[in-house]
Amino acid sequence: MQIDLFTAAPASAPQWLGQQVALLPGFALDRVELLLPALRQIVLAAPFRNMITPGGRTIAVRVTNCGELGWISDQRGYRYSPVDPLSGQPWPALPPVFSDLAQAAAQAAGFADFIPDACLINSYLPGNRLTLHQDRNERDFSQPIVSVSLGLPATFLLGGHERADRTQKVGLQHGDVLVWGGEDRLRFHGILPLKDGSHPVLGARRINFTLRKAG
Ligand code: MD6
Ligand code: FE
Repeated sequence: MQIDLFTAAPASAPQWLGQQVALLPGFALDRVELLLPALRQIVLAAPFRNMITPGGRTIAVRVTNCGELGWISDQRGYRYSPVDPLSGQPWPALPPVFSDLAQAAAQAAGFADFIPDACLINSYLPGNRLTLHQDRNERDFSQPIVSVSLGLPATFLLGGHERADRTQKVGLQHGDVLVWGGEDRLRFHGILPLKDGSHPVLGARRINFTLRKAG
């Protein structure tokens, strides 16, 4: 079978990695052609940048945001802000193709009526990793997070509720969507160092975006 990168591939059934963690393989593939131009517009207004942890370390993964609220980190802590600190302007609006995808993916994983107001966009180069962390800057932990992977494949580590809990490795490919929430919402997770490679559409990088209800 020949696979055309720019046409819809059938998205397979959800794979349940936890009670309320679902991997939706290829769920975003038929929207990639719309997602990428929207992403390009966002990055023109709010470029990818390195943020600083409250402890003063540079975060290797470069980030930007769109939506009413954007996740930021600096000496004062991790938080959501309606304003891009680089430009002093509001973050670019959440494109409908992002929010529609998020709502459809959340629905497919059993979370009805998910309306995101924040989208954190991560850009990884080979070698970049994301150490184990919990996502706890959002106000309402009953709302799920929808995470979309594009470009180079990555290995996601899904841990438990304690940092020391054992982790399972989950391969994330271009077009995959991960949805999690409910009892699994505060599990530790991270990304192993990105392997070198070149993706036919995005080149030597991985883009991940996570849609949330932050406010
Ligand atoms: C990433 N993702 O996939 C990093 N957080 O590059 C996350 O940190 C993440 O994928 C919360 C929920 C889903 C995620
Ligand atoms: Fe996270």
